[in-house]
Amino acid sequence: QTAHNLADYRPYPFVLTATRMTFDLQPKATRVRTALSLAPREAGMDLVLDGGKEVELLSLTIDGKAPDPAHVLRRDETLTIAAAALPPHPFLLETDVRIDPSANTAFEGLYISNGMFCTQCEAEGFRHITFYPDRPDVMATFHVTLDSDLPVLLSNGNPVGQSQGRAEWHDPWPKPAYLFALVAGDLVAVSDSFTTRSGRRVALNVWVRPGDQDRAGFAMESLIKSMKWDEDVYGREYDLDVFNIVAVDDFNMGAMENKGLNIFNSKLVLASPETATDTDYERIEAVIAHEYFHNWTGNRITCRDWFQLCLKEGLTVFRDQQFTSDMRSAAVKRIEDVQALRSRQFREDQGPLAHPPRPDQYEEINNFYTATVYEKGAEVIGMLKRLVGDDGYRRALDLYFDRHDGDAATIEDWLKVFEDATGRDLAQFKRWYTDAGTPRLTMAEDWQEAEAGGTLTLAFTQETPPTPGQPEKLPRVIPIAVGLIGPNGDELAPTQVLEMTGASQSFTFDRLGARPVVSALRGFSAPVMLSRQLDDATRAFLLAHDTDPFARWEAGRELALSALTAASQGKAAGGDYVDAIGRLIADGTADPAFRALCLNLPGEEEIATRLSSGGITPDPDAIHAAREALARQIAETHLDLLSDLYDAMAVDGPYRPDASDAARRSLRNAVLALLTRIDGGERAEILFGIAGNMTERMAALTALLRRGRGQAELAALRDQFADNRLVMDKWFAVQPMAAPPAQAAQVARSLSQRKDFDWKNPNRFRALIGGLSANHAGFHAADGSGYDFTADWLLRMDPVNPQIAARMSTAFETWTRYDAGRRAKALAALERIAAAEGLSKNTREMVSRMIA
Ligand code: BAL
Ligand code: ZN
Repeated sequence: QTAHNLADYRPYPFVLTATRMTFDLQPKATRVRTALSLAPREAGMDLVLDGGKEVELLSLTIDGKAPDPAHVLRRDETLTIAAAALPPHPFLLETDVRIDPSANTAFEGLYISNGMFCTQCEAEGFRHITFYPDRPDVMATFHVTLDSDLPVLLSNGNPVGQSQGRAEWHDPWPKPAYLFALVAGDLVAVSDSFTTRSGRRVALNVWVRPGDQDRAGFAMESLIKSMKWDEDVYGREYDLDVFNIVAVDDFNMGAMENKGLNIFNSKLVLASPETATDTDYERIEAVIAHEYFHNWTGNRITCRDWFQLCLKEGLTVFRDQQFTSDMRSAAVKRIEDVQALRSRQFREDQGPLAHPPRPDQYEEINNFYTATVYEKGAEVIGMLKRLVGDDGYRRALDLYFDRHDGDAATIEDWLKVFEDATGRDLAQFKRWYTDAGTPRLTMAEDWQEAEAGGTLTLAFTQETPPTPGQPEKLPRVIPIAVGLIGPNGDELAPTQVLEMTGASQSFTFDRLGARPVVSALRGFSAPVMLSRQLDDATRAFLLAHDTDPFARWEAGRELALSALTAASQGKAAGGDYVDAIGRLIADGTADPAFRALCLNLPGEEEIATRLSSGGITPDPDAIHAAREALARQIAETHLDLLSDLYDAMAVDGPYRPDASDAARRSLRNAVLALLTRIDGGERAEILFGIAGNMTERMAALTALLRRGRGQAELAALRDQFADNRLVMDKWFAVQPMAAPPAQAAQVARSLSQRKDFDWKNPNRFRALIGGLSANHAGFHAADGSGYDFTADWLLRMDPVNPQIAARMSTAFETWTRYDAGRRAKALAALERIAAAEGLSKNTREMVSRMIA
């Protein structure tokens, strides 16, 4: 294996200014003619181009002449032209190659999805199309000609010529190859336009298959909102005459920000009330925004190398989170983001796959599109903003866009604009980018009474456990947002940000009338695990009185986790939480979405993470039983309140995906999940039968499946939607996910034998394999059935689509935290994968890190 090291970075020895390409698009034998305008930066350098082994070189010329074949060396992944064959001045390198898109099942480079040509080039897909310096710091203008009989022919930039069977596109903005895209297919557009604030009229199209137009309107609305928001909030305007989005069924990622031609997984474009849930709608809005925002943070300013991936991804996630907060409820969005961070990134940070937001080594970059790079990358920016303030952040971002427009930049460049714009020294802060692991923050309180008023001292210590390759950790800068609440529930001191820089540090508050209750880490001001001695009564007090919505929710969460971790270890618990949740249910003034978030119990995975970070081996069956028992206890204790709330939260009128209706449905569905535990499924069956929207039908179906019911509903859904891939993905996912744990692997196995388990489609594969791993006690079944089933399918997928196999292998990333019996079975499954002949480098890297 060859590791890539950040320290080895060297600029490319040639300057590439312009790329011209002509594609003759044929399913089995596409011809690609490429002309590169190159100039040497220094004398005597060989020209090394990337090119996958399936790219067949038909001809190569330099300034129109074929070089001596002795000067051209083809290796598996490269094509080298010796310095002796290159002129010392600018020259034109032309290649003619043949590729077979129909054989491309890995969906990297140019491939065919249901008859449509489509590309995915990030991170290193372009080298499967032609020979090229496929690295993000080599940027060129592109002029692309597409020849095909297919009616719609798209590429990046602006259209500059269209005739029968041919389309020409020119992209004037120099870009790296990973932002190249083309699409050719039988597509129809939902069209609109947007006029930028400086008056450029931009044609907008969302391209879908004929028949899907009525499900593309929400994506278009989201795009228009995103364009306006980026102008209003960041002062960023769009810079081409056209912006195209294309929905494609076979796609490894969620979506891709190719310049002017975003390509989307169809599940993140197509939505109708009957087929998509509220969560789908929110996600579509966020991902459309995310890809659009990349036009500045990623495209106009790209990354120098792939180690800097979080430069564009962390920032763009941060921006899409801000957008959703502005479009919907900021409080709810923050809680949702923290939940996602904890369930995916904290989990990653605690296990063998832990890495810093900016790693300094990788073997396969596709394995680093992770929660750490994306979500923790966004958290780090949130901390920076908290430390420098809103004005400082705006000045730094303006400077970033001014200084680096057109650049391939680094994390150092990014931090430097903050230093220059605000005068801060960020040397210590940089550890957030270079160090892996989640700091453990401990807070202790000391209260001293005095005549002039009491003094409260908050003493913090921080420690980050070792992570692979990083045994020692130095203290980080941690912004800790704190507020003080008086005994009567009034806020005594509004939120202030304490800046911790040492391994231990104290902060005092004096002249306080009475001992306050401390509301700590408000807004989740830093991605740390906070531990503090707090009794359940004080947590219940914070749940009732905290003015910071995140801290309020967190108090309830801690109450629930304390009950659940105790119960899963056979200790009695739960009373305080059940009482507190009763008060919250009855509080008609609280936002329904907030109440829903509080009513949804922590997931089994989260309970396991909590136990294991406290040094306790989690027992998946005991956790499942404890969670079920607590849910049942809540339902029984508050039956009347919950029944009334269920009725009160019914939404009248036609379905609307907005935040306020979605909030009512989310609360109602949370209540339904509790009531279904004791009402025999009556409400869920009725709701499934009468609901006109997928949000309520999926909630009802999930609640029924968890009780071992729901077979008639499953059949009804399949009969109605057998031809709708996205609904059938849900159908495949929900069954193993909601199955009673002892049956989960068997449910998944029998579904995998169905003819419509079209496993080469990434969404379908993720639905079934990911559905099982989302069932914590089912995946970790003591008999190893979950591990075996998953390993079988990873092995089957690996030769077909290594990227998907490697990503899904993260189901195993927590295996070391379980008991010896489970560990032995998980290790056997991982070793079976590792031993497979011809295993891809993607999956090999993942598995070897997990069993290292
Ligand atoms: N750049 C890959 C897809 C995304 O993060 O937008
Ligand atoms: Zn992105």
